[in-house]
Amino acid sequence: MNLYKNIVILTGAGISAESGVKTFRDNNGLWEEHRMEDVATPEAFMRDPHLVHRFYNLRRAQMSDVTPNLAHSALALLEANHRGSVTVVTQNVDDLHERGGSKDVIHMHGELGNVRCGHCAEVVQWHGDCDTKTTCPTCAAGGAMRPDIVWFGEMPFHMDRIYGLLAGADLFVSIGTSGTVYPAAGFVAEINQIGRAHTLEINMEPSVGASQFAETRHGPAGELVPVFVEEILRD
Ligand code: BJW
Repeated sequence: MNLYKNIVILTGAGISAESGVKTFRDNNGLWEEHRMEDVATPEAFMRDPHLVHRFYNLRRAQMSDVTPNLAHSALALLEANHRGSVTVVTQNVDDLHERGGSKDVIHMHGELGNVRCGHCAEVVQWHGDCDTKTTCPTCAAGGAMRPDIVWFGEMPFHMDRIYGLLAGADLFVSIGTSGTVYPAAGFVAEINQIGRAHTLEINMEPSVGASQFAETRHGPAGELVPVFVEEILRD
């Protein structure tokens, strides 16, 4: 008998680090000398769309060079074998959870594999480069495509479903996130306010919000997540 019925897992860049994907706040938070805030805002896109498209084109291309790691596959194993629900709410825009086998994945900050038309708002899957000349495959408008990514100042996706899941959770696990970006950084406080879920942080180092978790485990996700999953499935 599993102790927990509804498990919600929040993931951040740290879970993909052992696959070779860079986290945000290493390298002083810089990408080619640009601050994250200078490439991941609507203002940055208006100011210099070429730079922002180049940033996301490079990251989209990198996706084919990386593969899911042991932490991704352990979460898929948990979802497949747990009697209750297991939902991954990820801040990551890569598709490593899906390629690792997870089915119920919510991308609150969007996906590298999607672009959106600023004219008709249609979201389409995208594999190659996108630039200021790209034509919308749906409405044929030229030059209005943008990465379907949630930038600073924009509303993250699927928030109603996420808050509903948090309200019903009896186990909340945060993996590989620094706890610096809201609203995700506030989920543990939200859960604590409801007061019925156990909370666990798995991260390389204590996150900014580590003291709000009932339990913390610090070290590489590729080692700690499989151990955690084995414990849950054994209970
Ligand atoms: C490992 C590991 C290994 C490494 N194993 N671990 C003042 C106060 C409060 C809020 C605000 C404020 N001013 C502005 C805001 C709001 C703002 C915000 O939070 N800003 C902060 C900087 C203060 N937030 C927003 O604007 C968001 N929208 C919003 O709030 O809308 C209003 C709203 C209100 C109420 C409800 C709902 C909405 C939008 C945020 C968009 C974030 N976008 C980005 C970039 C786009 C995606 C992309 O290009 O990829 O998303 S920023 C970047 O940070 C990215 C990430 O998803 C996000 C979080 O980063 P993450 O995943 O935590 O990565 P790191 O690098 O920070 O941490 C990695 C961790 O892993 C580290 O701790 C390592 O130690 C660890 N690690 N290796 C285990 N092997």
